[in-house]
Amino acid sequence: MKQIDFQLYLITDRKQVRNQDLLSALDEALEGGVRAVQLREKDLSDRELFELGRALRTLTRNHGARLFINDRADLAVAVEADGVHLTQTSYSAREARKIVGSDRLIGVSTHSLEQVRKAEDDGADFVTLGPIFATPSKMEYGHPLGLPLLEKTVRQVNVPVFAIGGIKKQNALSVLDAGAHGIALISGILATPDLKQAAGEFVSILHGTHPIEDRHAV
Ligand code: TZP
Repeated sequence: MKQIDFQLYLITDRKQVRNQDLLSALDEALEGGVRAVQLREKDLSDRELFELGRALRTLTRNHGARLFINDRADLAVAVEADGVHLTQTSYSAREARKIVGSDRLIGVSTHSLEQVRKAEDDGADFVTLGPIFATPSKMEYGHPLGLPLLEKTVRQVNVPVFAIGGIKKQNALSVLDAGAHGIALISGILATPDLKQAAGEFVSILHGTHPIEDRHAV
């Protein structure tokens, strides 16, 4: 199994960015220490996605960060991304591997232990599992799974698990305590007024250097 050398995984949603365009927002987040970005803009045309993906490839490369493309193994190859991030409606990781090759990483979005097991069997390099906590767009992502299910899942699999859904500074440590390899998030960084600072705070929480008054307050 490949080493997953990042713990903070930022997923894009340009509609949540305040007062600037997506690329300059991501530049700030990368400045703050984000080392993995997933391009996830489901309403863009192929051409727009390709152009944004190429620009983001340059930006992430300049920051030594990894780039993933949501759902589209073909585009991941075309923009020279580090990998593809599949959903439950994508083809399987086994099929995607034929497109992206053995060196690129494959992430899979999962919502249950069974889905994590399937992704692992299919050769995924990591998964996101969620929503762990309530998210603003509850309708889209379903009921929160909660920390006990996260803990139970990571104990039963070997694939690295990123907790996703409602991850904020106040609850980031609780998912690591439950055994998550890392955290994946959108609004906790993208919807904040100072992305560099928000990213930097998550980095120091992950490195154990951020003072948290009550680490179990979620
Ligand atoms: N998958 C499960 S929850 C979620 C996704 C993409 C949304 C995460 O957004 P936020 O703002 O970090 O809760």
